Formats: sequence, C-alpha cells, structure tokens
Amino acid sequence: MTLLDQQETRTAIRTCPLCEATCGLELTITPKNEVKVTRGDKDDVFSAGFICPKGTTLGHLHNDPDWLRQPMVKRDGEFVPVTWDEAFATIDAGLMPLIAEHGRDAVAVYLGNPGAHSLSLLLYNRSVLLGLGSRNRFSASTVDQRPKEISTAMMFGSVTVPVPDLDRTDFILLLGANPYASNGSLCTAPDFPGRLERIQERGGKVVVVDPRRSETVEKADQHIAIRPGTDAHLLAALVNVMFDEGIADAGHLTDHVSGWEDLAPLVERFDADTAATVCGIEAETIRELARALVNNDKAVVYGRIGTCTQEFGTLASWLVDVVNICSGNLDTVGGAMFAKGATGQPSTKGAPGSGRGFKMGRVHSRVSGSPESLGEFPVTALPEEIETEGEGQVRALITVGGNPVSSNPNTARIDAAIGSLDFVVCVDPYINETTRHADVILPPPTALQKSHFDLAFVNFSVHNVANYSPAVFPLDDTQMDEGTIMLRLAGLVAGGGFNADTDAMDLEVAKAMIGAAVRDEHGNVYGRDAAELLEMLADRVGPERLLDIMLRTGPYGDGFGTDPDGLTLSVLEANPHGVDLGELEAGRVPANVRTPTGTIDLTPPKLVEDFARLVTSLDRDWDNSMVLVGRRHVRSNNSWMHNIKVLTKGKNRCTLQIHPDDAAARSIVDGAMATVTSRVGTVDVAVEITDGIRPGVVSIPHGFGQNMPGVKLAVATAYDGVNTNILTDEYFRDELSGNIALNGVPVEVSAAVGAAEIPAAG
Ligand SMILES: Nc1nc2c(c(=O)[nH]1)N[C@H]1C(S)=C(S)[C@@H](COP(=O)(O)OP(=O)(O)OC[C@H]3O[C@@H](n4cnc5c(=O)[nH]c(N)nc54)[C@H](O)[C@@H]3O)O[C@H]1N2
Ligand SMILES: Nc1nc2c(c(=O)[nH]1)N[C@H]1C(S)=C(S)[C@@H](COP(=O)(O)OP(=O)(O)OC[C@H]3O[C@@H](n4cnc5c(=O)[nH]c(N)nc54)[C@H](O)[C@@H]3O)O[C@H]1N2
Ligand code: SF4
Ligand SMILES: [Mo]
Repeated sequence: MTLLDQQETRTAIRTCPLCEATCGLELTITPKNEVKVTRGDKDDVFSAGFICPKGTTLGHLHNDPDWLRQPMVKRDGEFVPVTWDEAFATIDAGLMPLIAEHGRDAVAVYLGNPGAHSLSLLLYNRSVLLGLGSRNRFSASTVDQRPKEISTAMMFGSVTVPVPDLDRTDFILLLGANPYASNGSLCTAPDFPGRLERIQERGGKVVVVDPRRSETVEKADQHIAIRPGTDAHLLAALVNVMFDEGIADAGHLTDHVSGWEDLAPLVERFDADTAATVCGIEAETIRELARALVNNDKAVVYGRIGTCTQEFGTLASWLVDVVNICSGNLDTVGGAMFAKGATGQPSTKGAPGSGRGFKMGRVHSRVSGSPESLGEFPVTALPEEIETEGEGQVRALITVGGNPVSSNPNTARIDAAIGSLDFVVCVDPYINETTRHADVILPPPTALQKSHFDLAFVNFSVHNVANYSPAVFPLDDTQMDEGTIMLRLAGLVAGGGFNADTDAMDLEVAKAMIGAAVRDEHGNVYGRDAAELLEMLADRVGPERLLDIMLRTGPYGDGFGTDPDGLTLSVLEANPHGVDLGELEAGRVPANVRTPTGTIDLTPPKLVEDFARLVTSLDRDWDNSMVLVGRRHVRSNNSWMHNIKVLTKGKNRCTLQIHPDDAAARSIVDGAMATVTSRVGTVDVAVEITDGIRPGVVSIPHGFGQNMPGVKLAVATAYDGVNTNILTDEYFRDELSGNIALNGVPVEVSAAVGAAEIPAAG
C-alpha cells in the first residue's frame, strides 16, 4: 500500500441491516471504493464490537455480480436491461389495463422480510399500498410472527411485544428460538449469545425448549426436548400449576389485568401429567419450571419462531405473556419488558392508558374466507386467490423484497400460481425463484448505498438506543434509490402515469406526517403550525425528512425546539456510534395499554374460543406420525444470502437431521439420500444422522434448493440443497391467524431409491 493510498483510505461506521440484532460495524474503504475490512464497531453503544459471519459480507453483497444494477424487462422470455423510464412505462402499460378491466383487487402485493430492515421500504411501502387500493395485501409476516402481533394486540390493545430483559434476568426460558444461529428475533440484542452467557456467569439459568439440541441448547443449563407443536400445551400447564399450587401472582399488574379469574378454569384440563404426555416430557419438569418462574425475582419466558409458525401459534404466543404475568414477571426488571423506540409506536401515541383496541377479521379473503389481520390476508390464501376464477381474482402481483416461491408453503402450487399471472412486478435485486416470473424487476441499491435506521427493531430492543447511518457509497448512474422507486410505483398504480413527480409526493407524505403530529393532543407538537415545522426541515428530503419528523415528535424528541436537549436526526448524525437512551423501564403499564378498558386482557374472546382447539387436541394420538421442523444456520439468511461464497463454503448445511433410531428403522444411512413426502410434495435430501434431534422429528432448513430454471444466482444455484417448502402445507396452519405452521408438518421418510452419496458443497 502506498502512502497516498493510506491517506485516502477511509472508515465508515454503520448499522448492519441483515438481521434484527442491529450491530454497529466499522468498514475500511480503499480509495478505489473497495471494502477492505469489516469489523464490529467497538464504540457502538449497543453492540460494542460484536459481529457475526453475515455482518462481514456487506462488501461481498455490494459487489455481487448477480445483484442487479439496472431495471430488467422480460422480452420474449429473456430479461433485458432497460432505463427506469422504460421499466415504469412497461409497468404502466401492463398493469393499468388490468386494473381498468378487473378492478384494483386484481393486483395483489406481497411484502417480504428485507422490508423490515429497509428505512425506505418501511417509510414508503404504505404509499404503494394506498396508491394501489387493493384489499389483496400479503406479507412474510404470516409465515412468521403474525401470531405474536395478534396476541399482543388483543392483550395490550396495540402490537406491543414484550421482550426479555436479557441483561438483568436471572432465569430465562426460551421456546422455539435459536439465537446462537438467528442472533435473535422480536428481541433485538446484538450478541444475544454473549448476553445469555452472562446470565450464566452471574449465577442465573438458561433453559431451552426445542425438539433439537440446537446451538443454543448446547450452551444452555437445561434442555426440554419438546414434541413439535405442543408449546401451547406446556405453557397452559405452567399456568395450571401456578394456580393449582396457589403461587400465581400478577404482582404490580394485579389491578391492571382483566380475566384473571377465568384463567384457572380455562386451563383446567392442562395438569402437568396430561400436558407432559402430549409434550413428550416429564411432568415434574413442568412443575419445577412453574415454581422457578414464580420464585425467581427476575425470570422470563421468551418464545419465537418455533412457537409462532405452528398449529397453535397464536395460543402459544399469547400464553407466553400469560405465563409472564402469572409469575409476576411482566413489566418488571429482569422479566419481560417494553422497549420505548425513539420513533414512537402505537403504545406511545395518543392518550396514555387506553385506546380503541385491536380488531381483526374485519374482512375475509374471497376464496377460503381467511381473516384479515393488520390489513393483510395470510399468504396461505394467496395461491387460491390467484387460481380461482371469478370477480376479484388476483391477476397481477407486486412483490417488494420477498421471495414467496422459496419462503411460502407448497412451493409447487405458489410457483405455478405466480407463473400463471398476467403481470408481475418485483422490487428486488436478484433474479431468483420468484422474480424469474417478473415482467419487470426494479432493483434497489445495495445496503451500503442506502442510509439506515432501524425503524422496526427499536421497538423490540432490550436496551433503548438510536443509531443512524448515512450511505457509504453513492448510487451508480443506472440505479435509483429505493424510496424513489416506491414513490414512482405508488404514483403509477394510483393512475398518475409512469413518470410521477416523486418530489411532490414525498412532500405530501411529510405534510401528512406532520399534520398527524400537530393534531395529536398528547404529542409534543400539539397545536403547532404544520407549515412552520416543515420549514424547520427545509434542508432535508426523502427518508431523512420523515425520520427527523418521527424522531423529533417521538418519546425522546426535541418537539421541534421545545426541548433543546431532545433527539433529532442531527443529534444522531453527530453520534455515529449511536445514542444510548437508557435501560428498559419497569412500570410502563398501564400508560402503554391501548385497550378500551385500559386493562391488559388476559382472556381475549377470540383466544378463549380458539383454546377449544387446544383442548380437543389433548385426545389426539400424538405419537402417530413423523413430523418435520425447520432450523437456521448462522451463515445463511432465509433465501437470499446463499449467493455469497464465503458464507456457503464448507460442508453441506441443507441436510435432513434424523435420529439414529428413526434412521435405523428405515435403513437410512448417514450421508446418503432420503426421500421425504408430505401431503403436498416430495424431496430427496442428504441425510445427517444425529442424536441431537428428538425421535419422531426430522429437520430441514429453509431457503435452499435455488436451482429452478431461470434463476440467476451463480453461487446459490450450484449449492446442493432442496427447498423444504416443497413439503410444507398451506392448509396446515394456525386457524385463528391463518399463519402457516412450518413446524410439526406430518411427513413420511424413507431411504431414497438408488440413493447415491451426496458430494459436499463447495
Ligand atoms: N443466520 C440467520 N439468522 C436469521 C435468519 C436466517 O435465516 N439466518 N432469519 C431471520 C428471521 S426472518 C427470523 S424470523 C429469525 C428467527 O429466529 P429464531 O426464532 O431464533 O429461529 P431459528 O433459529 O429458526 O430457531 C427456531 C428453533 O425452533 C425449534 N423448533 C421447531 N419447531 C418447534 C416447536 O414446535 N417448538 C419449539 N419449542 N421449538 C421448535 C427449531 O428446532 C429451532 O432450533 O431469525 C432471523 N435471523
Ligand atoms: N420452511 C420454512 N420456511 C420459512 C421459514 C422457516 O423457518 N421455515 N421462515 C419464514 C420467515 S421467518 C420469513 S421472515 C420468510 C421470509 O420470506 P421472504 O421475505 O418472502 O423471503 P426472503 O428469503 O427473506 O427473500 C427476500 C427477498 O428480498 C430481496 N432483497 C434482499 N435485500 C433487499 C432490499 O434491500 N430491498 C429489496 N427490495 N429487496 C431485497 C431478496 O433478493 C429476496 O428476493 O420465510 C419464511 N419461510
Ligand atoms: S448479528 Fe445480525 S446485525 Fe449483527 S453483524 Fe450479524 S447479521 Fe449483522
Ligand atoms: Mo422471519
């Protein structure tokens, strides 16, 4: 390296947008704009230097030759690069006649997971949804956390998810979560594993409920190898034991809950012995757990994807919070607590202590009558809406940062359904399983070309912080920023033509946001002159202007000058390592409750109704079948990071984990192929025999099998793997929410006919 190089090499500090842990990173950038080193930012107020293998690859992603830098239009079956004007004109010509003829519901929207990690998408998705005006909205939330959103909204009046107070608890019970692989979810905690280890270092205990001996289990003090899909039974039994032994006590919440008297009768049949048989665990384990949760001053239950994406997902999600309340551990230090995000959330807006509450099922999907929740239908209803003819049939699809062909259940069906559509638009950087069906692909810039603020995850954080990162690299001439893509699409679908005035639209979004803030009589700018406030933001446009409004009117905000020490975007810009807003506070209830009664509803009617299903299931023959569950690996990210060579090298990770007894009974050999069949499909997959999985359970990770015709992911396509969603079943779902059950899927497993040794992935 020459001296000149050294002088011009620069450092960039930014938050990693790849998962929910929100780690601060330090990137060393050469004068040629190459990312030379990526390490954890040791001065980050939250992550203090932590980084995982994925976090080191932001530069690889930025340079991935398969990442599209220019819009693509399909002509004669081939994608050709075009200008943005051509791309939007093609969408205008394809989509608007369909809308004119068949109405707005003929166009469905699917919002994927990266949207929760993108500032621009979080701010501008809504413009597209409003501009389009279709009732057919879908998202990855219903292959994920929707049950938890629904259960907390029913209990607290708005989506208000309590998080485990990881840094202060002395006893944590984790169900269906493997933070050593996932780095945590609905619980934002950089270095989640380190935080768990510190619980043990201070003499506390980590207990994990998981049918597999996961990486988290390996480090835990106790493993409860539950039968998949029976977490709600276990949790109901914990409530049963607490009442039965007379130790249930809501503590300081006693006067702020309703339905307490109804709990014991509700869970009456879930005594420890009965539940133990269903869950396939020891009754005494359940009793000991119940006592430990009550007797420990700082104890908490945390449930994640294994508890959501299963047959009783909403019940399990609800019971996690019920158990926390019954053991006196909700809204207390070391228990389950509420984050106070810097940009405000429903539980910090409007009148403290009560609200309009939550409603779902206000409309139902056309074909199967699946209920709407949070303005969306469950994705389990998407294929039938495309296939079934009649008024309101879905004929076109807009995907935004989503890969439903890979991530949604019953791949064969969703793939054929999307393939049959008249028009498909994808806001997506890759040509993958879903976007190969697109007529037009609108690629966003890479993460390093976008500014970042975790609008979503500050609301699930185990410590209140705020970090803003400016873009590291400018856009290429052929690129468009993601917010502008969305606004232009919004203007188009609203009928404004292919070349909407996005600056004017952006100003309208800002005006609407300020308008709402000055009308909120409980807010910090109530009654102020909206035009004057807008004038104070004159230097800012786009996502930064909206973010500044949210920060300044948020719980720590400067109120546009009323509190000179308050938070603004300028403050965050001056503090690249983040601003520490303090530990989570106890005693947020009842101020953050938004139910009409002002109390936490322990027994929401829809959940009590659904509980009947759980009771009926007690009589099922649970030992009857082999079931499939999923898993994650720290070096992968759903379906879209298998194209990064450094993450995919090493041994094949897309294997069928099976217990030695189950393998022996089927003459299945380690390293050979097995055939797995469900109601909807069959796959042949490489076998990994391990006693780290419960007998009767097999596991395949998702996001693999990216070798469908037309996919342009050079590295991912070459990887030996299968798509486990060929097996998952759109009609095996949590009835209340319509959320998919990805875990506990009944399957049959046998040795593959003519099975050959599978080569290791390169
Ligand atoms: N490296 C990496 N990180 C990720 C992702 C990724 O793909 N890769 N994805 C991100 C996303 S989108 C999410 S939502 C989060 C998810 O984050 P987590 O919720 O931590 O998800 P997993 O790591 O899949 O761990 C789920 C565990 O549940 C277990 N399990 C399966 N069925 C059951 C059941 O019925 N009951 C119980 N108790 N356990 C069960 C599985 O064996 C598995 O160990 O991770 C995020 N982080
Ligand atoms: N069997 C099984 N299936 C599962 C799961 C499981 O545990 N088991 N997990 C489920 C869960 S938790 C989730 S969240 C879903 C995820 O479901 P999806 O969100 O549908 O799928 P992803 O694989 O996350 O794909 C994300 C897409 O976004 C694109 N993308 C990446 N970055 C950006 C960006 O910055 N902007 C835009 N516009 N696009 C971008 C990628 O190219 C990709 O096409 O999968 C679910 N599916
Ligand atoms: S844990 Fe998540 S946020 Fe942290 S570096 Fe890894 S991918 Fe990025
Ligand atoms: Mo997810």
